[in-house]
Amino acid sequence: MNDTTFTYASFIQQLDPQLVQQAMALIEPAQHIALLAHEHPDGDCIGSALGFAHILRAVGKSGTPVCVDAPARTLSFLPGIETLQTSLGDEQFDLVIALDAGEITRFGGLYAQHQAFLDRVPILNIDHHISSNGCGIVNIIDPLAAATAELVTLFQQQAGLPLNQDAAQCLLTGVITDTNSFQYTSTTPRTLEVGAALLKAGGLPETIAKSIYRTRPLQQVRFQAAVVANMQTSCAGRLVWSYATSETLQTTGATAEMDDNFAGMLRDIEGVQIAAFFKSYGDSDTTSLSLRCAAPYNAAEICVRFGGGGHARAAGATIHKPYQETMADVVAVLKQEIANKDNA
Ligand SMILES: [Mn+2]
Repeated sequence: MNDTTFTYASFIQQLDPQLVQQAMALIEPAQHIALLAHEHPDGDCIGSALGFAHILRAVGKSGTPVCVDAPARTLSFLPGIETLQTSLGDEQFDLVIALDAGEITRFGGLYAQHQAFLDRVPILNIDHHISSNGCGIVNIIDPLAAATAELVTLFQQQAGLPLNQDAAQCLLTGVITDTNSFQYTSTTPRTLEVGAALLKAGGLPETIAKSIYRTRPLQQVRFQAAVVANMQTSCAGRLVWSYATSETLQTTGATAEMDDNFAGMLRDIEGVQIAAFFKSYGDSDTTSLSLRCAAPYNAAEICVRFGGGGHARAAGATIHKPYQETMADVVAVLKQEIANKDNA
């Protein structure tokens, strides 16, 4: 313990103390620890891996964050991002901490490259997905946590590990990105208590929000404008759809990953109950559909009919047809869906 440790004895729901003890029994004897973030990384898995690495370094261990894919440019402000590796190198680790996914295959190419090693090394798994089975010999899995970074912070607090400013900044980024700035219903009083602990340790929400939410490239804004221009509505504004193609990228100068939740943007238009966004980049015979539905419409049910899936409110599908044809097929189904419910 040092003076940067803050202990919140009042945390509403503590982690199971026995699990914390079992996890510490893995960490204490380990010297070289790899911290895995899942493939197609987000702010939570990267923030958790970097944050945990800072915590371990503060107690004299070597913590190596690893992710097979490069994180978004918006995360480049994170302290320690330059220490992120894309492979497990020579596999000289005596413990692996797998973060924000409960299946080892979710770490993507890392598992393919280092399968024998990952099958034998002790793994501590920390995750908050309801579907997680746990891929460790110790699994701290709590679907009530809004972010894996919330669980890492709770673990740090309960284990009495130090929390310096760099660790706090990384973990706060995980919590902020997974809750969309504490807006999602996954946010609990405990999430805010964790946020308080992270701010107390020096986390700077302004720096995080500026980098993640308020630094949009001009091309991305032009891309969004093109998607708005391509928008069509039907059913008195209850149904809305739009699309983007390789040509849209070309004319706006944008790149595919600048597609920043366009389906959600369409859904947020007043009166919209079903929003569909179609995109076809590269292969013009393949179109991806992102669907957002308000009750009583079920996005997953609709997407399953097109070979996709997801959740009731948000789902998707990949359809092997050009975008005009896909859009005509899907929009016809969506109009029928609204007509059926109206007549029910
Ligand atoms: Mn997460």
